Amino acid sequence: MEPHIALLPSAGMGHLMPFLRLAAMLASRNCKVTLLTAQPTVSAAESNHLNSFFSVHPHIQRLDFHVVPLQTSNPHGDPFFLQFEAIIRSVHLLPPLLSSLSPPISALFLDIAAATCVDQLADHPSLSISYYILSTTSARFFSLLTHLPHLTLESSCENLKLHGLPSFSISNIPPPLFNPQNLFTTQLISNARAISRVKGVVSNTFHWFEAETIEALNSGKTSITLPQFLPIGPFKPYEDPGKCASLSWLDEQPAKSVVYVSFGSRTAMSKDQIKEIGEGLLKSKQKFLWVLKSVIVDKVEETELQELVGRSLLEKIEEKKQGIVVKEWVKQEEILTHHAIGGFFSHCGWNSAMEAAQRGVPMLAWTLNGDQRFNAEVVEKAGLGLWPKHWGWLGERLVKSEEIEEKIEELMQDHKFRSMAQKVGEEAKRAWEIGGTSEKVVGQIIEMLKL
Ligand code: BUP
Repeated sequence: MEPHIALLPSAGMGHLMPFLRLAAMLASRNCKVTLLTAQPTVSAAESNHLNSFFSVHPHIQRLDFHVVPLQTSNPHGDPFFLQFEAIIRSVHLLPPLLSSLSPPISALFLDIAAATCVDQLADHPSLSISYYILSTTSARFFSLLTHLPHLTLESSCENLKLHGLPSFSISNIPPPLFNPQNLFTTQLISNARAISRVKGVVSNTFHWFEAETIEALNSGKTSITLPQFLPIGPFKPYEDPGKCASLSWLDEQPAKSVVYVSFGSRTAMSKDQIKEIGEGLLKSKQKFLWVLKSVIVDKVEETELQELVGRSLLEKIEEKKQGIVVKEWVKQEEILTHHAIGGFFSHCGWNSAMEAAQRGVPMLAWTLNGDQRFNAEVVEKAGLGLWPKHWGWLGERLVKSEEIEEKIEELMQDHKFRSMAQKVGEEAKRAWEIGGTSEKVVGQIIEMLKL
C-alpha cells in the first residue's frame, strides 16, 4: 500500500518552497501526501502560493492547522520567528489533527525551524509514526546546528573546531547566535536538541556540492549521535501555471547578457543602500533584472517603486534601457532557467543557491543575515561564484556603488565563473540521473517510508 505522509512547513517562502517541492516529489513517487498549512500565514506570498499549488496538485491533501496566536505580541520581533514560535506552542493541537487522517499517516516531515515539536509528538500515545526533518539550509550550516546545544560561542576566537566536522570560521556565524537570550538562538537550540529523535534529515543539497560535510555527518564520528543525513537536491520545480511579466522582457535580451538581482523574500534594505545598488548596476553597464523588497512582510508593502528607488535613479534606469526593476513576486526558477540570464546577484538564501546550482548560473553572493555566510562558503568552494566577504552583514556598512559595479563586472565578464558554474550545473544534473547520488537516496527514503 502507498504510504501516507504528512508534511509541516513553518513560515516564510524560504521554508514553504522546499516543502512544496518535496510534497510534489513524494506524491509523484506513489506516496499519499497531506500538507499541513499553518494558519494564518505571515505573508501574502505564502497564501497565494498555497492556493495555486493545491489548484494544480489536487491529489495532495490540504489540512489547515490553526495556530494559537502568541499572548505577548512583540512588535519588534521578526514576524517569521514569531510564527515559528506560535507553531511550536500550538503543537498540542497536532495529535488530534494527525490522528484524524485516513488512511493513517506513517510519517511526519517537520521543518527544521519547528523540529522541537517532535519532543511532544513522539511521546503521544495516539501517534505511532516516524519523524523526519526537512533541513532548509546548507549541510554546512546544519552541521553547526547539530552541536549548538553543547556550544558556548566565543567571538574572540577565529575558528571553531568540532570533533568529526570540517572547521568553522567564527566570523561566518550569525551574530544573534552569540546572544543566548535571542529568540533566533533559543529556537535554534531547542530545534537542534530534537534532531537526535528523528529517523532521518532530508536536505536540499547534493553529494558533490557538499561532499566533505555530508560524509562527516554520516560518518558516525561526530561527538553527537546523529540520524541519517539524506541529501536529495537540487529539488525539482513543481508545476506552477502562469507567466510573470519579467520573463517577457527577458525574451528580448541576448543570451547570458542579464544579471538577475534578488535578495530573497524577506530582506528589507535601506533607501541609501538601494540607491547604491541601483547606481552600481548602472555603472556596470550590464543589463539587469532587479527584484526589490523594502519590507520584511509583503502584506505591508505599500511604497511605490518610484519612492523606493528614488525618482531620478528610476528615470535614469528607464532612459538607459539597461534594466528593469520590479517589486512584485517573480518566478525565480523560470528566470534562472532563461537563456538571457548570465549571473545572479543574490543574498545566498539556500533555496536561491540551489536553484542557481541546478542551472549552472554563476552567483555574486552578498550575505546579509542568518545562514547566508555558511551558504556562500559552499557556493564559493564549489566554484559557483564569488563572495566579497568584507561587505559584511546587512546594515553593517554601506556597500558603495563602485564596489557593486566592480563585482558585477567581474561576475558577468570573467568567463572562468561561467565555466565553473556550468560544471556545477552538470554535477547537479548527474545527481538526479539513474544511479545518481540524490536519485539513489530518494529511492532509499521511499523504502524507509514503506516500513
Ligand atoms: Br523574492 C522571490 N520569487 O520574487 P531563499 C523569491 N522566490 O520565486 P529567503 C521567487 O523564494 P530564507 C521571488 O526562488 C526561493 O525558492 C526563490 O528562498 C523564491 O531566500 C524562495 O532563497 C526564497 O532561501 O528565505 O526568502 O531569504 O530567509 O528562509 O533563506
